[in-house]
Amino acid sequence: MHTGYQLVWIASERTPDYPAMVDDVTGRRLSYRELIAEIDAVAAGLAGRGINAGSRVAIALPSTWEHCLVVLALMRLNAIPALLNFRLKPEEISGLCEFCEIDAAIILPDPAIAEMVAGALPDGAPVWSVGGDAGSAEDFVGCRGDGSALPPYVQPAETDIAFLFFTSGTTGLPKAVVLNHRTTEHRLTWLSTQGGLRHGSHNRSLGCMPLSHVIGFYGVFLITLVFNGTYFVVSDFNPPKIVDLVEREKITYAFCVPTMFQAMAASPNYTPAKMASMELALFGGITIDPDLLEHIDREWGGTIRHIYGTTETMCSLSNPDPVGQHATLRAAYYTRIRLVRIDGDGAEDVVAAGEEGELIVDATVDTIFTEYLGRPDATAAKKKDGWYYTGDVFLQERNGDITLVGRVDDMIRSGGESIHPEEVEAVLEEHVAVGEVSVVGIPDAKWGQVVVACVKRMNGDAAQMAADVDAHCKASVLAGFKRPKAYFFADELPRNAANKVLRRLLRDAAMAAQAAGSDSFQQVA
Ligand code: 01A
Ligand code: MG
Repeated sequence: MHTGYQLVWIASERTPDYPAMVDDVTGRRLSYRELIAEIDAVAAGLAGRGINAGSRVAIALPSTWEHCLVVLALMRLNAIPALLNFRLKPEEISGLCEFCEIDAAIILPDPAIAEMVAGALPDGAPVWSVGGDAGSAEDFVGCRGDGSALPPYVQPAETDIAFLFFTSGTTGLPKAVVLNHRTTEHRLTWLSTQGGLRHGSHNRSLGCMPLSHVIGFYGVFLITLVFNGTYFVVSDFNPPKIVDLVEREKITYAFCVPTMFQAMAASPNYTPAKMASMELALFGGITIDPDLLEHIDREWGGTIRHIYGTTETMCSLSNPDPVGQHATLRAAYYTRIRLVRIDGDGAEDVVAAGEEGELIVDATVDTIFTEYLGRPDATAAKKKDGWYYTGDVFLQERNGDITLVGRVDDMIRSGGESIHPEEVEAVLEEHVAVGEVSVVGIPDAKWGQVVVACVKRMNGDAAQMAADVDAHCKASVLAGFKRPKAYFFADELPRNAANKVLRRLLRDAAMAAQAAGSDSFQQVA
């Protein structure tokens, strides 16, 4: 086994003078040798404040230069980075710090986050802010020390925790996905076999994906350094700047959610010629619009491929040639898969060709998560008899391939983020004017799906009502990306005999109202 830090260090030995990382804000470039020295300096600063092997350190930052450095410095110390989505509200960030027994945090310069996080950590625990002062937090600029005085790296046990990632649940706080050190190397190597990424310093990678999700972290950031490439930091998802960056720096590799490729192709300065250097474009997280897929395949340099995976398992499926079959996939070389009947007897109850079933994947592979931290109930619900239950429904094709058709539950996928209707409904129900409510996802060209709140109509103006409830959501603990983008006012919420809301009917009615331009469908800004 190699840990993530060891793999980066080994890469630095091969190409010490080759550029490893380039900052989009300052233009700073670090060679592999300089990167290792910088990691040591930051690690010494962290160690000076008591961070060491096993310390749990929350990071809630966009994919900035400092984020890249601090996560590598934590890996150098065998501390445990807890990679939080910086788009979460302060309440959720601090709630997760408390639940996960976090020892220190690195946050945006936001006094509200600083105060709540400090309250959730042990007394005197370090909180650093990046990019300016934030109340009681210390400026991360000062977190440095004498790297040469650090003790040599010690390889941890395979089963020690390496990282905590987070995945949203139906209610309450997101679940912390525990990944041990054994998973790291295996979470990288498939990029060659399934993705077609070749090892070597020709790789010039687009760093626009969040490091708080596994595609951005393993699939772009870590693999680039491990493969001796150059990682181009993209601190803020700004499509015109990204189009220019790809052209100027001759970017060869991107692994994005389709929402990002769509935004790049819709950017005013976009021309396909600017993408000529792109050797490999991978997409995942949500399915892609077939027209966009065909456009990229035809107009950009290189190859586009589809990768399917989850935070819990990493890559499970791929399609090396998705044009014309944009949702069809097959199992990665190292994993077994089954499609099982949704209300069936478990892993043995496999569907026949032409039928639909839930995808379950081998949970004995080396990429697999250990558990959801402190949530044995949730772990047992998803990891059963050696199989991981994905919740995604596929059609079994006759040739052995499978095609994604939906979900077993009502989870919404918007721009590569997972949103459970239940958590949005809980916030909507707090508003006095909302009686009955049900949240659905409707198809959307930009986001894949958007969150729509379906509310039983009351007296009053629909636009005003939508604006009022939206203001309540903005002020609530709900992260911005989970906030409904539209409201649909229905005379009745359709229910079955057991009084359960029939979300599919509601979704169809909302889509019809949207298409008709009806007053009952109100978009909010
Ligand atoms: O009114 P405001 O200010 O709150 O509205 C803001 C945001 O709240 C909103 N927003 C969104 C989303 C979203 N995903 N859905 C709905 N609304 N993201 C942001 O848009 C307004 C503008 O805010 P912003 O911060 O300027 O937004 P952008 O920077 O343009 O963000 C859009 C992005 C597409 C860049 C962002 O959503 C993003 O980074 N998405 C990527 C998420 C991701 O990394 N997903 C991967 C999941 S890993 C699991 C997986 O599927 C997988 C697959 C393969 C795992 C392993 C493998 Cl092998
Ligand atoms: Mg933006």
